[in-house]
Amino acid sequence: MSKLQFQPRFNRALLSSLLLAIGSLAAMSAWADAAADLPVETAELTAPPMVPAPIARKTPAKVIVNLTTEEVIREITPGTKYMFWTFGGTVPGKMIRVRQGDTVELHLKNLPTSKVPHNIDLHAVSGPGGGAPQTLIAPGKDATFTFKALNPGLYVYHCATAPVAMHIANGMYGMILVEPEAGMAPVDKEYYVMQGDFYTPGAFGAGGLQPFDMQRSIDENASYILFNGASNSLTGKNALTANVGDKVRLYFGSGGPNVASNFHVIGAIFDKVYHEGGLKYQEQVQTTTVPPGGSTIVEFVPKVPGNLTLVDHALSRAFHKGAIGIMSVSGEEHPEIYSKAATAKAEH
Ligand SMILES: [Cu+2]
Repeated sequence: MSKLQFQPRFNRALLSSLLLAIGSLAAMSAWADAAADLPVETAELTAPPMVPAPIARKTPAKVIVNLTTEEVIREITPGTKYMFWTFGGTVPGKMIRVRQGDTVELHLKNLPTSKVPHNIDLHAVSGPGGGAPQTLIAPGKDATFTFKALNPGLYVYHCATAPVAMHIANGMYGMILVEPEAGMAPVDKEYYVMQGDFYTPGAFGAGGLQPFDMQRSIDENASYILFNGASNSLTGKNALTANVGDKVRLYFGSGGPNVASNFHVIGAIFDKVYHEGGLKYQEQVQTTTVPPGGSTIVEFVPKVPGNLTLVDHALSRAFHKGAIGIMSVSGEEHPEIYSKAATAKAEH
């Protein structure tokens, strides 16, 4: 091939690469400009079981999310403590709520009291690592990254610092709800619940301050399987509440790291299950499976007063490892739907 023949081809290739580069730079800068024009707001973050208020906006915004990573000692069950690693001090981490099309500027700060580095991978992000590479920070440091919430749905976020399963097993997961552009149907009560599996050398309720047990985690032999990070997070004074006739929506996720949930509410039938946290729903469901790193949205209406019981219907987990919660329902009896008294047959 002569130089004369080769040269124009080379130039064409170079030119098209340059044009591509300029094009993608222009696209990036157009996106940055568009994001710069958006109204700016700071996200309301809520501790479980509470849920941020529905998004009233009908147009996109730039939403600032300020999250911390914190290592906190707290009871995992009465009498037994555990060093949890958390987003925002709670298990699961603070819940985030944005709208499809929003540009999210996520600020992560690893508190100076932390012993190890942390980061965040949000499943709502379209991009390698979901934010983890940009946010890997030592104790006392902070980092920021930006993403566009392209896809509506209920997404898990978690720490992705090695050993990842250990960071998750210590409680480093939470959820971000990306509302569809049209918004979500209003309901009377919304709650935020996540299941997680925990690994300690001592058996359930062994007492003292229990450390993380790496071998039990590798063996997937959980000592605790819990809703919201403690055996009593949704029982007694911490029970969820609702009234007869309320439309109830639960944002339910599984942090794992290893165990899928078989989510069931004893005494209720799910009218709708947005399985896997997506937009389509199934109707009339008793139990729904939620994989680690996955979610579901369930809706139901309590019909009579009393206690509904949230469980993982792999019931050893509910009755021996802690995966149990209560929703206390108030209101009028409806014996035509459910008669509480047993009807005794008269003896003569
Ligand atoms: Cu971490």
